[in-house]
Amino acid sequence: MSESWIYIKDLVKHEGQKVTVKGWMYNKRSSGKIHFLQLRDGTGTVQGVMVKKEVSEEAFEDAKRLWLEASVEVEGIVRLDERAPSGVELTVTALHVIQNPTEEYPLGKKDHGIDFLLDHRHLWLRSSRQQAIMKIRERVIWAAREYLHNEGFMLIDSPILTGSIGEGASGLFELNYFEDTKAYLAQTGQLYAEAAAAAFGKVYCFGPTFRAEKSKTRRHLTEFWMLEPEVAYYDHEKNIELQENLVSYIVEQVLLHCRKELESIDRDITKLEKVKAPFYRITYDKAMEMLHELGSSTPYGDDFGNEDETILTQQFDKPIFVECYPKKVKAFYMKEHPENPDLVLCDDLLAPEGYGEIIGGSQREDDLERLLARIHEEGLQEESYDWYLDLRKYGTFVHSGFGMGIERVIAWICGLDHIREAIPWPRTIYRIKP
Ligand code: NSS
Repeated sequence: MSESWIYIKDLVKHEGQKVTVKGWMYNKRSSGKIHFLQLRDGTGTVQGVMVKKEVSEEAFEDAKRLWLEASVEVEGIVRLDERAPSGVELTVTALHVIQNPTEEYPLGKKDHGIDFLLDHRHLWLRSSRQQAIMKIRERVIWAAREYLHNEGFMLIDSPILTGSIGEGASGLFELNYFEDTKAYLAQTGQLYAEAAAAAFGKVYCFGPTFRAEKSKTRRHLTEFWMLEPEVAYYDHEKNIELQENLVSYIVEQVLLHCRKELESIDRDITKLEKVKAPFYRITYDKAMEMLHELGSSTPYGDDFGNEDETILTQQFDKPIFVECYPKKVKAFYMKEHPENPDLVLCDDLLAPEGYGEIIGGSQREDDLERLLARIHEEGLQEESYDWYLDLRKYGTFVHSGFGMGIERVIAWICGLDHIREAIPWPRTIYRIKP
């Protein structure tokens, strides 16, 4: 085994040199005298051309017997090739088989059903499409954090085990803590981010969040990652501005760094190029009016259904803010609308092309009495929120924030049919493995 090797993405810098590549063989074509070995190592792919008379008899026979996904070390000379995706080809001089599987690789070329692919997620991640999506995922997260960091936000983590219900009692994963204490898996880090905003001003938390909703839609996971900025002294207007600037930056960065990946998964890039602030803004009332004209039967006063979000967002070419929902369909912590006590100062940001909600945000109720009244109305236990109420007792402050569902953003940017491809290890009602 060679101790030094070159990553496929760097091969272009080694034209004419003899190098070693370590990786896997994801495809092979052979004629009697020549093997074309398609190699990948996570940084790229390259074709290794092995000519019978240029290698040992043993190496040529070994290559003939290779199964898909064999792990290999290939030595060869780097030749420039403009047509190749990596810009180079390897003229193979030696082959060291690390492991040749003894069985056929389950994810061969056949068209597999989605359940089969999900059962084999641990192998499916090796496919070029899944790799492209995961690289875009990484860029989305990187860009979001970069934007917030540059804007002076501080990352402050929130706990996953919590005693305070963040988003409503339905949809909670409950577990036995110690000595008969109940704990929940966090639905949101927001309440903690609010406390942190009073300490540091501009903050965000980012981590996995959990919803035990029995939603079998293409938009719901039971475990998803949420980015939650929270800003002291920001009102509803400033909150909206932050959301559109953040989302515009993320899309811009994905276009800048992941164009190849977007093309490889057939995303219509022209649609993403339109995603620039300012976004559209409509009120909940206006959205309901539009939905009724489009044939929806959801009654005024209800939250939108998945189908509503689909038909509404098909009408737009940029993300749309829907603002000021009825209080009764939203969480207890949202600030009452100053002109209409039945509404709250909130927004959902809906992605276009039928994708629907990617962000939920609001100005927070900063009045102690009104907040207490809402906690009681929702049937929540006041004792669990004593610490949260302290934020209104000791220097209450206008503040706002939002939660962006990372997988929803990725599904939209990548143009995926279903959110489960946007996360490495999807968790849904029927899936906890692998
Ligand atoms: O429930 S949210 O609308 N809002 C909150 O949790 C607030 N506490 C966030 C905050 O203000 N700090 O969820 C926010 C986003 C929502 O817009 C979706 O993008 C995503 O979280 N979300 C989900 N993604 C995937 N699967 C499920 N089940 C899911 N639920 C929400």
